[in-house]
Amino acid sequence: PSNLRLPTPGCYADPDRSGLTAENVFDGMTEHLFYTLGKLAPTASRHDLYMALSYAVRDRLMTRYLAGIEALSATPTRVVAYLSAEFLIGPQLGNNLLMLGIQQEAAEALRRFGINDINEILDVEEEPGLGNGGLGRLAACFLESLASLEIPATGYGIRYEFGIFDQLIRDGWQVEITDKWLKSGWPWELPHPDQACFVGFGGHTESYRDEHGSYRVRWIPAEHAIGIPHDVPVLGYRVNTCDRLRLWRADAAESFDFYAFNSGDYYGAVEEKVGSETLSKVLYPNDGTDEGRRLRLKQQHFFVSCSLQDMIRNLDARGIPITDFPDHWAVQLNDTHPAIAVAELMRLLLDDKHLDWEVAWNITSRALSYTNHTLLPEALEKWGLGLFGSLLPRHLELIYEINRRFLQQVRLKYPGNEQILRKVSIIDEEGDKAVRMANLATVASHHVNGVAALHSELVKTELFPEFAALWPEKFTNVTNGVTPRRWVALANPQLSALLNESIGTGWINRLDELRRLEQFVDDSSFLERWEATKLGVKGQLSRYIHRHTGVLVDPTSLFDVQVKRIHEYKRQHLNALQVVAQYLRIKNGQAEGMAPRTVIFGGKAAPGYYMAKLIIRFINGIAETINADPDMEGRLRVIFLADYNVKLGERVYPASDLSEQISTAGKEASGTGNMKFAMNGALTIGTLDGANVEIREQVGAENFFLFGKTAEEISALSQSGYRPWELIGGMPELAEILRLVEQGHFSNGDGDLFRPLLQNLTGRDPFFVLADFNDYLRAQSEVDLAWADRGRWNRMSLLNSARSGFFSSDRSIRDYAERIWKAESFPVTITCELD
Ligand code: B1H
Repeated sequence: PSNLRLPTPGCYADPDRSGLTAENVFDGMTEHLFYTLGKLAPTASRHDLYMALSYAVRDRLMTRYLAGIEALSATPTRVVAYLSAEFLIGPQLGNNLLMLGIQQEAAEALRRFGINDINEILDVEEEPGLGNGGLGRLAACFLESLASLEIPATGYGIRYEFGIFDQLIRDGWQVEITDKWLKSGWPWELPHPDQACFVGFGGHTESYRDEHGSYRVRWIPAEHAIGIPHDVPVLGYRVNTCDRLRLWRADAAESFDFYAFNSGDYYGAVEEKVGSETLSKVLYPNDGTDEGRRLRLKQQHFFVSCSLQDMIRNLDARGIPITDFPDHWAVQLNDTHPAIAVAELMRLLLDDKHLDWEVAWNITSRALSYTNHTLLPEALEKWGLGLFGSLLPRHLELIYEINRRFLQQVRLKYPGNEQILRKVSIIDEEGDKAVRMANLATVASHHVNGVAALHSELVKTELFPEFAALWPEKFTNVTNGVTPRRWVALANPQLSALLNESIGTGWINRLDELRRLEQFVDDSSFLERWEATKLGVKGQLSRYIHRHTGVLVDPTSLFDVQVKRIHEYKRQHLNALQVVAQYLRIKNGQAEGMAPRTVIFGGKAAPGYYMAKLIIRFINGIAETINADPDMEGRLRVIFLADYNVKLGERVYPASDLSEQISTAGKEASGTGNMKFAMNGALTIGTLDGANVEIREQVGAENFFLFGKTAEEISALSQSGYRPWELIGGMPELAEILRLVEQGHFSNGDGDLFRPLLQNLTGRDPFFVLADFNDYLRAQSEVDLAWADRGRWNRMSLLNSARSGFFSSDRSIRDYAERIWKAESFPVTITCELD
């Protein structure tokens, strides 16, 4: 877009703050340096320049943001409310420059401040780590695609004061540091204290008769918190739609002064203030293991209640009857973390709006839909009745009533079948009684989806077979996707330039156009450019690795990469054992045909997950031994990149040759890193798990290194009794590897260090590492073979990119919008004349 022209009557913004030329950006920066930051250009630090540029860019988003709000209030249309405890949005400045189309202009403006490399300024930005991993990053990609497809949407979440911890590596171990991402100020949020919401906790309920003599209930909470919305504008790619991420910060409900003045209880007042502020203090860093902590349930109820009140208030303000709620809001539950929405929406409709049960239930179940992200039993949220009832007594009553009515329905269909009732009940009656959040979400939602074809099938057949029999049409699949703007256009400018020159720029918002690359599949000079582009990016990552680890790696070696949270089911230890196999082969003079490799790991372990932390230590032990061994020179390097996050991901995906997607089949719901690798031309070595299945279908089996047991085989093996220790006798190479580890070869002679890991593998081996080991080695030899023929490798790499269009989050969002949300695009035109 060229310069925006803005209207005088009903003006959205100052025309001076909307221009997109380098001159305009420079002027904006100058003004913000002076007036917002109180600095003169000659004394401005890099951080000042980052802030000034960010404010200047934010001004340009506001024009579109406010125009969209204006347009929406005039024309009722359905808005998507994406409820998620996590939004891993990543750095904002570079992305917003890309969305606005002013990367060059910003670089030029910075040159006038003496900054010749814009990356120096972009690198200043602290990463807002408001998520654990894939689930939170998915929410961020989805918001971006919603905006790019011009679909009105609000993401609702929590403004954690401390996001996911920063990871240091000390003596090979992970050390966690609190993430003080707000310490220097974050220019992308706009607080709106005027739109604060009250949320109750604890207390009791009372019944009474209302003015019509109807029986009603009211909840008298024992304490309150206030939620203050902080809005982050989310601009679409080269469109005017600017959606909103609304993050709630918890504040004290009773003002400190009020209590202090009235009761003289100074310390009590301070305590209450501190107590409610801790609600949004910190993100739980568990990624999949449900800890069942009281504060976590408080966080969930806090942000869900604020969000639903906000939606209702919006309808009230526009004079829209509450019964029309589902026509105006499509509420998506990102896993069960916001599933308390079922009870909270019912409570608001019954107790505040005085609707009848049937009407309230009809509204609730037409508004809500639920995405399941995991089958792992330890991740399925359950709340003990004691804890739940003491924190949310009214919600527990409502859940009992929802369950009573639901089970009534089930009894009609399956008379006398007590077993089915036990399995579908929202209340788990076995052992310690608990509320099952997935059952609650499933009963109340009009659609329940999994996140990849295989996973959605397993949701129906393994997790919820009884629900699927009751409501077959409720269950569906929407395969995940990732945004090609951040993950290719922004992260990989070198590849983007090659794409733009060869197939045009259409791929950026129509990723299927990457197919046009196939015309070059036999064009050796193009393939050479393809390879040279990758090599250039690998050179940049090599310099980063050298800066951060001191290890020199060869950019021409095969970059073999596994970056993701550390989990046993993701099997980083399988990869580590494979690295030792490579090491031994080289040591034993069997290196012929092996590709020189740089094996790169990255990822955080949950702070309380002992085995995951030991796996990090294991990788670092192996790295230390291998990188110090002269025999490995030019053949093998092992790197653990500390503090893997979005920012680092942007460096890593573009520089990868081989993508390790080696989870135990049936355990990884989808994976999304796998898609980012493929788009950037990496080949996958992987199991038939999650979205790997669809990646292989899309790119072609001949361009994918498949290994391992299928989900069905794993489940059969587990049924028939899996005895890993019996396998070792027939696996000499593995036996040798385990012996070395046991002897302390990777731990300075300390034979005890990795014993728990060895015992895990040779004892229960819960994730079938040994069962898949030999086939994994075989597939790795296939990798070596393909690498040896560079023409072939480049062709395979190009075809991976060319056929990755399906994995754009634009496709995922179209799918949700058409089949689940019934939400349409709503282009915003900014009709403006200046004069
Ligand atoms: C995924 C989670 C998750 N599934 C609990 N489940 C959490 C569960 O902090 N917690 O309590 C945090 C995260 N995350 C991931 O979702 C899947 O493992 C991936 O396979 C999938 O790609 C991703 C997005 O769908």
